[in-house]
Amino acid sequence: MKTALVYHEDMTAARLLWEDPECEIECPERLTTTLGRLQQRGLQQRCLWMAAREASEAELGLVHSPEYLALMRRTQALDTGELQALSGQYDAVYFHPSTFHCACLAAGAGLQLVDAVLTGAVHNGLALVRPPGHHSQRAAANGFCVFNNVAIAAKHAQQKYGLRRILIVDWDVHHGQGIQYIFEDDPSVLYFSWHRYEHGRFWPYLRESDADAVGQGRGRGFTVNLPWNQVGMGNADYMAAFLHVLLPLAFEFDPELVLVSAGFDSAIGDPEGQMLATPECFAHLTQLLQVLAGGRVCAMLEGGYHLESLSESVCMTVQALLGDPAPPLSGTMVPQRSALESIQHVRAAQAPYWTSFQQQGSSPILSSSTCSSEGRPSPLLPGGPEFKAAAAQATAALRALLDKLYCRPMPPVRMAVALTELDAALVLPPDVLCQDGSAPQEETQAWARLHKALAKDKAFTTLGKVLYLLDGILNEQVSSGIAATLAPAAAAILDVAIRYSLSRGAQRVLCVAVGQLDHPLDLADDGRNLWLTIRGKEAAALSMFHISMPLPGTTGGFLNFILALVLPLAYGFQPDLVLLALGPAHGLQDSQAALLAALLQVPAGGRVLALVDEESTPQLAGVLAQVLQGEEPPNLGPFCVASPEDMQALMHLRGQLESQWKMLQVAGETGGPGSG
Ligand code: Q9C
Ligand code: ZN
Repeated sequence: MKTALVYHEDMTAARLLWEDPECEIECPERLTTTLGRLQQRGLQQRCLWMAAREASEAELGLVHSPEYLALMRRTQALDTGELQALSGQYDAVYFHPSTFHCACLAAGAGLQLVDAVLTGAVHNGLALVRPPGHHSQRAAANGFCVFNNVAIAAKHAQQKYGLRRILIVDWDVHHGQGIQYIFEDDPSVLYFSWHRYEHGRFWPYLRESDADAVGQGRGRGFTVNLPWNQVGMGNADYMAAFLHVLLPLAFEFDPELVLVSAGFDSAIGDPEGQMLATPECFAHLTQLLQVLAGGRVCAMLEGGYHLESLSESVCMTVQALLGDPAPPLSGTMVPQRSALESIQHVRAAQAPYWTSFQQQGSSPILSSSTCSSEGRPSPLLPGGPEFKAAAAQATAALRALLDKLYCRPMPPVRMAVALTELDAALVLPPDVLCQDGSAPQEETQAWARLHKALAKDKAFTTLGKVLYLLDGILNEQVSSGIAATLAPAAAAILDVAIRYSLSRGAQRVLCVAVGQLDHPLDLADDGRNLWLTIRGKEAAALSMFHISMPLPGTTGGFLNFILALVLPLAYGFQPDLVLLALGPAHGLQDSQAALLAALLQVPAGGRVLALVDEESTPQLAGVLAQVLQGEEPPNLGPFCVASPEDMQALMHLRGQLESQWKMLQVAGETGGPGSG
């Protein structure tokens, strides 16, 4: 089994024994509701179930002081009055006689998960735990956190497995200052956190939560803070943060393991976060992380206090870990100005340490951020009537959204192949469906009339197979597919594939053509097809929907193009289907092609049809089959800085397109010549 789910019922024992409005949200129902929903959706059954064990004294000692551990152990014997008094010594913490046992299980669950992933028993997993961990410090409980579960897991991975690069992604809405303090001078742990900050006016009110806190000593550049200065951040803002901040750094860092401080108080409806990201956003975040570290992703629950939002978001995360395609993101993909300001600031603060941010220059624009919030939601006072109304509204909105999400069935087949010459030599993953099917003869004939090149025997046969595959994808029988095309007819087949898809109900088709494949001359520029050519040295936007970019010469250049251009365009366009065509002399390495296919699946809900040239190697088809099947792409190899020419082309295209495709923005609008 691919995905571990680590849990223990005992972790539901701790609860608040006195009146405290600040702490009451951290309740046992957070776990029981979430687990119930995982069962209801059939997700728990698909995971490898692991019963959490307690972390040992020595394991807790990887992070915490002996005195603190002794004190926490003694809480087991305290009466309610004493527990309340001790709780008062810390900020936003409550103790229960079972807290120590729960906290040992929470830390132990993280250790088991890391062991399961690093021994290869599973690919990835989620530890469903409480109390949470990321606020906890060497000798202090804080913000409902007793032991720092994720930090302990990271130290364990370093010590027991000798890992030298661990990425921690903290998508909880609060700053995990505990993790930051523990690793601030350690360059082997890259800590990324986004958090509600409001210019320092949100808990925990720390100066060091701002973007200019980058780490200490040798650890400078390995703490990355992205403070949100307004509430109401949504899917577009979170995606922009991943595409323009986290992922460029993560690829440059090249982690061996990804730990996620998976708090869902950053999701819609949460009383703490007051953000707007919908549950499927977490499937997207998870899938994007899975292209790192060979897919070794360990998520551990942190916050999340709106039970409905929490449990749906956890389901989405688990589904993504299991390899299911993500539902399309809801809402318009336009990041907010305040989010772009934050993104720009963190990129500027990190530029001295990461080449990915140096080359793109510091964008002009954006006066230092003011506290104005024209037209933006303002935070609600906790406990007030508006606050309760907002939570109820979120619940209703969630229901409607979920009804839509789940009425779309998951295709029974993850991937199908229609190959010709390649099949024999190809090593395909076991449960791949090899299609013999073909579209009906007359139908194929009708479409073949569009191009002379399609009349010939072999091209005609291929066209029939491609149409059949497309039909399977558009009818939601199959998620993704691979077909082999032969050189003289490839462009014609691609042209027909676009027209066929649009005639069969696809609203928007994204076509990524790599190598010698020309844009069909009379293809309508009506916004239903977005065409990207990747080839040679071309960098030109002929229209908003017809863009050529050069084939980058280095891994760094390649990553920049994918993260800064291809994915933002794909997220802005929101395609129903992606056609990824690798024409003759496409020039991509197998690992690059695999990464491209893996990443394009995320915005496309898994619906990618790869058309590979018949002359391609069986290795290429094999690796594409793997990622389209939901497996992790291979490593790109050593990171190599992008060439100045590639960066210039990227900046040029962004300058031309960012006023129309807002997901390209890494700062407020430039409004310079060429835009608009
Ligand atoms: N309304 C976690 O999410 N209260 N801890 C802040 C601001 C403390 C959150 C008060 C929140 C602690 C793991
Ligand atoms: Zn939180």
